[in-house]
Amino acid sequence: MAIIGSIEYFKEIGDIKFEGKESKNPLAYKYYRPNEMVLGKKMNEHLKFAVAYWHSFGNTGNDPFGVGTKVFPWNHQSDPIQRAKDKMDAAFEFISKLGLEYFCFHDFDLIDEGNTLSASEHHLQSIIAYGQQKLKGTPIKVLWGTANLFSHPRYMNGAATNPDFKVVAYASAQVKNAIDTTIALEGEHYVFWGGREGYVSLLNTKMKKEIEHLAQFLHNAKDYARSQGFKGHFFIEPKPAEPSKHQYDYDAATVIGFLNQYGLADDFKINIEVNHATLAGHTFQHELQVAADANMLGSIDANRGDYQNGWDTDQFPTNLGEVVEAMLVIVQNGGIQGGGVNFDAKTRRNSTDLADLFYAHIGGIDTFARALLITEKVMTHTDFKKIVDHRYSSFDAGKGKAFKEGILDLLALHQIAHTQGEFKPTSGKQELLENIINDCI
Ligand code: XUL
Ligand code: CO
Repeated sequence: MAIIGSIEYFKEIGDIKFEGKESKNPLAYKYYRPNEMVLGKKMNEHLKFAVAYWHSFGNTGNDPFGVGTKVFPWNHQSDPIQRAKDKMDAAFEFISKLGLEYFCFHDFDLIDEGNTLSASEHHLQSIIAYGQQKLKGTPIKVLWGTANLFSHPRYMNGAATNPDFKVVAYASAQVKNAIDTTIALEGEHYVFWGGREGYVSLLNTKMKKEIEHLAQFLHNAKDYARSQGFKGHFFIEPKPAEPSKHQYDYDAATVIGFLNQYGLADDFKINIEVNHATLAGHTFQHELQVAADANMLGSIDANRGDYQNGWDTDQFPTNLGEVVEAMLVIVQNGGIQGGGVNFDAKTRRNSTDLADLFYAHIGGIDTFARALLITEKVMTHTDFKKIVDHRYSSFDAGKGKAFKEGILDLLALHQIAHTQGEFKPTSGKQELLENIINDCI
């Protein structure tokens, strides 16, 4: 049964149920069945879906060329505290009608920022108290919280990496409050996305100093959260640019190097966002693999970009082929560590019906669920894994194994090359693997 506040915001829409792939009902799941066992785990354990508060309940469709197009009925009250409560009622109704368990938020998605730090703290206290009541007795939980350290003009030169200490101190206070809010709402994890932690021009930037400040800032945040009993992971969400020209958390490999260099690797993992991966010139799968190989694949922000343009369009994920390749990486690497699949995606500016929010999430959820089922088939009913393993089998025994173990030096390898004679190159079999995947779709 849906959780409905004093007003029902999505009146026309009931609980979204699984009806199977033959169903013609656009408000039903065709593939997502939370309790279905797939590869030894329930579907909702593989895929902890989360709704993003900012896009779903805050983004009215404005862009650099025009004001918002969407009228949200939870936005009508002038009192910011009442408006925040209405928004939370709408969020809980929406999440529960979708049958999901998680949401993610920035501090000032939950409630407007105040005119002063104290006013902001008062706002947060009010919505925490309301949120604690709402969470009680529901299956709904917070996947992760974060602080918006990029919208306010004070952050135009960055937050943790701002050249002015006063801003760094203010950002620290904001992160302390956002951590407190996450803990009070029993959030599982905490995210850092550094939209303005980078530079606009290198001419006025001391990069080394800024990156060292970022590391110190993250140490402080982590130490504070741990001192308050927070047991979750901290995630860094890489993105190469936008809004900064260059962002320090460029991609997964850059972030892994940074975390290792500054002693943060034990507490931090990575939140991979699809459209950030493609902006960095990588595929989503590539970024997942890099994070997984470092044992740092913590969470996912699910969306997709547009192949014809170079900005963050944050569309809902519907490209089945791309998501299957991603699920193959995730499943073969033992899953996502602790986090989930947060729909950091927005409906288009001209998708102005409240029902569009449902269609968007249902589509994204079913795309991931279907990709998981296809992955199961690829892994259990085909030679996919065998073919890839065979490609590396020369290292499983004999001289290949000895090389891997460091037993053969360069002279020994020189000798082997002389004595092994002519050999036939081994096919990579890419087309066969692509066909195997398509056969399972
Ligand atoms: C921006 C982005 C953010 C983070 C959280 O591109 O992805 O919404 O996910 O700050
Ligand atoms: Co994101």
